Amino acid sequence: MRAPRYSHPVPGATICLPTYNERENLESMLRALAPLGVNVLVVDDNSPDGTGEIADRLAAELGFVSVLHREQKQGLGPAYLAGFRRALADGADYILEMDCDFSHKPTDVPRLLAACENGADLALGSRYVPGGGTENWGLTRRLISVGGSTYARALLGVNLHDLTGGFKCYRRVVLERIDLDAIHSKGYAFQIETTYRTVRAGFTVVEVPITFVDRTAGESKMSRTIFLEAVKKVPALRLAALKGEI
Ligand SMILES: Nc1nc2c(ncn2[C@@H]2O[C@H](COP(=O)(O)OP(=O)(O)OP(=O)(O)O)[C@@H](O)[C@H]2O)c(=O)[nH]1
Ligand SMILES: [Mg+2]
Repeated sequence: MRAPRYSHPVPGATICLPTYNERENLESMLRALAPLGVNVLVVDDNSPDGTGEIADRLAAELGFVSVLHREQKQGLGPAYLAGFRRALADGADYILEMDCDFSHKPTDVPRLLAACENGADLALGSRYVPGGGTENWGLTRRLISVGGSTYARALLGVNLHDLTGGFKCYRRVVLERIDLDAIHSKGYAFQIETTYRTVRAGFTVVEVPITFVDRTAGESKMSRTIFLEAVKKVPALRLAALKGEI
């Protein structure tokens, strides 16, 4: 395990941690990430529950934490794009995506980083490869998730099994190369689109098995709109690829 780094901006790994009403999870998440030696950039969309103030307090205490405050909730995609741009500007070599609800285990972060250090350009935390899975999800959530990845995999023709997951590690060159300005997806579509653009750009994508645990604190922001956005975005991405636009 790497030694913690306590000043920033620091080259190395930066986890972009988007938050919206994660008051109950943020402090324990940051403390769980502390031993990993990574930088954490909290991207808060002015959460009404005060998550942004908690983030500021913890950033003052923990040198590896910084905070990007945004004015209003605009969805996961725009929050990540803002985080990616900040992390790139700060010189990060590896940029990670991770939820702040403990669905993604902090102890899995080194495995994603190791996959990139060993040659992957993008490492996907994957529930749908041998060794991966989900815990505490009901049948409906499982069906939606497996169905979503199967649908995207079939239409896009990519040999990847978890296209909607949000636990990912990019080598910085990927985010420098793909056209971030062209990405407007907000929810699961954002995860599908970023991975598809990475594949189309010729980068190596590997899947690292993870167990995804349903959140026990705070509320899910998953919605029908987010689901439908993904359903429509997948054929649009395929079409764009056929036209040579991506
Ligand atoms: N900054 C920001 N963060 C968001 C937004 N929507 C969701 N998030 C955060 O993104 C992460 C994932 O969101 P979740 O609500 O857990 O969505 P999910 O993991 O797709 O769905 P569940 O499995 O039901 O929890 C969490 O850390 C949220 O707080 C948003 O609009 N802006
Ligand atoms: Mg979640």
